[in-house]
Amino acid sequence: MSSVTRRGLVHAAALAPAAGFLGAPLIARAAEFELKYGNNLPLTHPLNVRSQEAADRIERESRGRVTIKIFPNNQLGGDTDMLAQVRNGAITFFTPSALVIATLVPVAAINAVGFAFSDYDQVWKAMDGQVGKIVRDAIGKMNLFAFEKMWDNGFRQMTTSGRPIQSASDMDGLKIRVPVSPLSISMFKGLGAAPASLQFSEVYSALQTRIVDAQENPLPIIQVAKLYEVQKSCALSNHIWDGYWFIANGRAWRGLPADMQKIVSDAINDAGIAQRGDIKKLNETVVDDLKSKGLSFNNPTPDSFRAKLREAGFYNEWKGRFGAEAWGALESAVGTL
Ligand code: X2X
Repeated sequence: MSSVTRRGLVHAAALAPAAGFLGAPLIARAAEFELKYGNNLPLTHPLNVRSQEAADRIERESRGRVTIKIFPNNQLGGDTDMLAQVRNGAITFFTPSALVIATLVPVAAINAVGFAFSDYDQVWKAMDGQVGKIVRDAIGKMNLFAFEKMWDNGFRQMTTSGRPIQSASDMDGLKIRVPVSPLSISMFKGLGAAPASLQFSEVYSALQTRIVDAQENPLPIIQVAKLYEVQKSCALSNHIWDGYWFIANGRAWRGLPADMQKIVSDAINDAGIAQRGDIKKLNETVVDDLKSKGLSFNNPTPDSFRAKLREAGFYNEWKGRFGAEAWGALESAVGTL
């Protein structure tokens, strides 16, 4: 069916009741709160699967008063566009990675300090505890609302189209794509690489056309965005732990009655916890799956990377930028950095 025909049909269907055709009443009444949510990930990522579950639950529990329409996969533009849209109210919800919202709320990048977290116990202790609270409060000051439970992106790993990264010296001059994130640029420069900030919507084609030779992302993203098609090897570096903040436009959020706010936040926070479980499960199988798709893996030790970052003054610089309170909260979850 051509798109013209399809649009014609939809148009006719929409006009019929409005014109009083057969005198039938409108079948579905518009919801009182029709909210939009945009994100940067393919539909198959657990973030989208669980968001859709939350949206269904919210529609059910609110008896149709609140509906959430999801626009996945950068349909509404890249991260920078969606961040502008959630600020001006064009969309109500957005899930920026901590790296991305840090362009607006600098302290939000605190969880992405290189090699800070060694495991998920430390991650959730920090993000469900004091570190997360400091970041949510800072997000709140920008007329945005951050839901309590952060969603998991994962530990970021480095992939290249050329030879594997075995130690920090392999980073020299490497053209690597990083998110639009000051901390990522600083970290990869500190490691001696030549980082370039690109929106996620452009990563696949930038790798395919060799604008960059490398990128870094958690394995589930490498899987769902099919980055293995345009990369050869993956170093399991675990260099950054990254998560998504589920945020809402402040005015739209305050415009919801308290009982609706509770329905929405319960559903979204529960979905976030379930999504963390999905990523944990995926992590058990994703390496084998990516191997079967042709990606090769190696396990560099973090020592040479950490030493190079220390030498470059990376930790001192970011300790100063984040400030004593946030840095102290991070260290109380992970130990002295
Ligand atoms: O852009 C990326 O690399 C991604 C998908 O991990 C983020 O959202 C930061």
